[in-house]
Amino acid sequence: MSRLVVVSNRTADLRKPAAGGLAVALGESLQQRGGVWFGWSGKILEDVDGQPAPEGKVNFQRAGKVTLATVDLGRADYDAYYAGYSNDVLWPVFHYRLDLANFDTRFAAGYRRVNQLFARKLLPMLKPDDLIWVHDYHLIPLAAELRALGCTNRIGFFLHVPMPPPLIMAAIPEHEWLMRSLFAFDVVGFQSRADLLHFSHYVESEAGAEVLGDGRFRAYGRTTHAGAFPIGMDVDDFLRLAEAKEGREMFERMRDEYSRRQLLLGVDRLDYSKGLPQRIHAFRELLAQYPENRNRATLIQIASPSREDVEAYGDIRRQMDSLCGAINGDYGELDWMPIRYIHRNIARKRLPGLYRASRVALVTPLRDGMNLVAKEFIAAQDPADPGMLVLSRFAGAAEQLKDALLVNPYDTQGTAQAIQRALTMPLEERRNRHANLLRSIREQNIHWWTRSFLDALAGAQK
Ligand code: ADQ
Repeated sequence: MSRLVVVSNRTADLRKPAAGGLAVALGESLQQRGGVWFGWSGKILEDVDGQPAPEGKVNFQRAGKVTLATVDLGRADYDAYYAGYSNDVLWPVFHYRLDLANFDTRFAAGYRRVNQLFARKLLPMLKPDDLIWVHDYHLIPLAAELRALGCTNRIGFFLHVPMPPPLIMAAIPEHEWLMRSLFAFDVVGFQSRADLLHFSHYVESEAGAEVLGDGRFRAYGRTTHAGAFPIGMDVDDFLRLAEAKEGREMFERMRDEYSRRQLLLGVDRLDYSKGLPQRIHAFRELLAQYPENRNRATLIQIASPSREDVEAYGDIRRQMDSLCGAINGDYGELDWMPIRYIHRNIARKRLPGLYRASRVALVTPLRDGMNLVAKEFIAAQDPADPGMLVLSRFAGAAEQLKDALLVNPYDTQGTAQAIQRALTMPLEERRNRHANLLRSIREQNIHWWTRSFLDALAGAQK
């Protein structure tokens, strides 16, 4: 079996057991095959006397059969590549938010510089038959930069965020360069069939691509395989977390505290793609239209701080503070508050208990590549008395989770109706829907995902 080289913006600390599902799954594949995980260390080298700090060396750490290799970034590179092009151009555009994108040409130059830096630092570590798996929108040009240095390895790319339709993509001044760069990979993976369709529309309409069948596309003088590989979760590992001491304690505490109430739950990063203000409006509509929920239903919304150095994130924060304050002021009672809004991180080991104690989960992004919270909620339920998932049709997860209550998050009334339906759904219907949902997340779990992507990469025709 070939060695695996994973490249992502950040690496995970594989010695910490509490890392997220993706880190665990990639860590497992790396341990099995042996390999390298390469990325930014998270450290920024500040300018010295107004001059950029000299380029740092690669830092190596061993964890079993895996080598973690990281580089530091200079201040200007970090600002342009990470805060700038990745988070202020690609993230908003890939989530269809042209209104929030900041097309500053200095960002694109820094993005390219860091991808070149990654290629230069990675190349000497590679063996001829290594499989290289690059993750996400931060690193779209990496294969092209590696090829320019003579790398002939198989290189795959997985896009964790949505692929927008061609005319949205075309708003990025460098769109042609980005799409051409994708063809330097041997396999390009998307979260959903809708994303794959957007890719194929783009390359056919903008680049006159030939569709060769078997998922192969020819354009820009190269052939690449493109496919949908919906990311899954590690269901059994999550259940183990639910059974652990903290998981059980959390569940019992929440169950006891809300024994006479209905608990609704939202768990997100505080990000404008997650549809949080729309969700609060829908919850307000629920209280207005179905008064039996007053003094009864409580929404716990956890929104962990994210990318606070980007301006749009300050706006969403202020908006949430004001919306949640208003609804609590208008509807709250001395012994009941409609919303508990928590703008802090919550430890992963407490999530399963919280999910299990909730009657309804609200996963209502305006756009989302997949959304793993939806899958984690299903995994954590008691099959004998499961809670119900209200899911945005604009999350990648909606292609697989047809038995959730699918909603349009822009439709406040429709979403409120779906929440009411979830709160009042008869036990048998909940059980049937949950059984189907659980089957789906078990079949296409995280191990299926890594296996199917790596099989496609190993088998890709050169
Ligand atoms: P994210 O946008 O970060 O990821 P998501 O898939 O919802 O979104 O969450 C990833 C992980 O973070 C989950 O395991 C979840 O439990 C955890 N998480 C989220 N909010 C949390 C909070 N407030 N507190 C604690 N943990 C929290 C990107 C894409 C997604 C895609 C993933 C994986 O935007 O669409 O599903 O990558 O491909």
